Amino acid sequence: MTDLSLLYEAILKGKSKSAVEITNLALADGAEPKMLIDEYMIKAMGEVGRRFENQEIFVPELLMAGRAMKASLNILQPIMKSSGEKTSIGKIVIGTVKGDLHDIGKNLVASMLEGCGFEVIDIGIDMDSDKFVESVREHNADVLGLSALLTTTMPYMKTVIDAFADAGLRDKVKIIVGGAPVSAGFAAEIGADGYSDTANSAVTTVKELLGIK
Ligand code: B12
Repeated sequence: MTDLSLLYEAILKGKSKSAVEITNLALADGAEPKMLIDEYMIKAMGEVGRRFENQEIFVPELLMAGRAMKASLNILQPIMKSSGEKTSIGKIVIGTVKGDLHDIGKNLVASMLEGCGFEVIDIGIDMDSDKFVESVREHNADVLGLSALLTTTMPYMKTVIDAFADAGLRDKVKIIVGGAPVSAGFAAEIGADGYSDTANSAVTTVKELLGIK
């Protein structure tokens, strides 16, 4: 039997190749995909988030862990989908707002959310309000995440939120905002539903907004 703690370790250490190998071995042993995700992979990402917040690891390690998580999920999700198992606990569209090309933080937030069981549709950088509205509508997303790293692009977050009101979708989607210059006060001012300053706390915020324990 495969030692499944190795899957936890592979994700924690950001070793995509090992994560894929162990995932395949575990499946060959008859392991349930959902059990692998819940008992080992999500726990590993939780530990990654904790270490990042405590500055025990840094951005490269966080990105590598996210990649390893994604690599295993790419194997498991099609199997779960074909067996009709619920593969996600909520859908999130995320992107960096118009005029802003910074995406490292957004990618971390996306990986962490994905690692914690959400389906994440990352629409990229430099996105205008129409793209956000279109994407949330197309995917019927529960949450929209907006990222901005520049004081000059931050105000565009309000433009996006207003566009949702204009499209009659504001009460259909929770909107969270983040990025180094963004604060809880600014989030409240522009009418966002939530704000987080780290990838880990973004997961907590999203769960709270969706009433997930
Ligand atoms: C890397 C970087 C770049 C890279 C971006 C590469 C990339 N692919 O992202 C490049 C070189 C392209 C770049 C370009 C520019 N940059 Co720059 N950049 C940075 C730098 C050094 C690091 C940003 C970063 O990745 N941090 C690490 C991540 C992990 O942190 P984070 O982004 O804050 O994300 C965390 C949280 O904020 C939060 N979060 C982030 N997004 C979201 C979203 C949601 C929904 C939630 C809930 C949470 C959340 O969670 C994340 C994880 O913990 C910062 C300085 C700094 N220390 O912030 C300057 C900085 C942001 N850049 C700056 C500037 C000025 C520019 C340029 C204008 C420079 C120029 N003259 O060309 C251009 C602008 C380009 C553009 N149009 O966007 C300034 C902004 C100043 C200001 N007040 O607006 C900064 C602060 C540097 C400085 N001190 O002057 N930059």
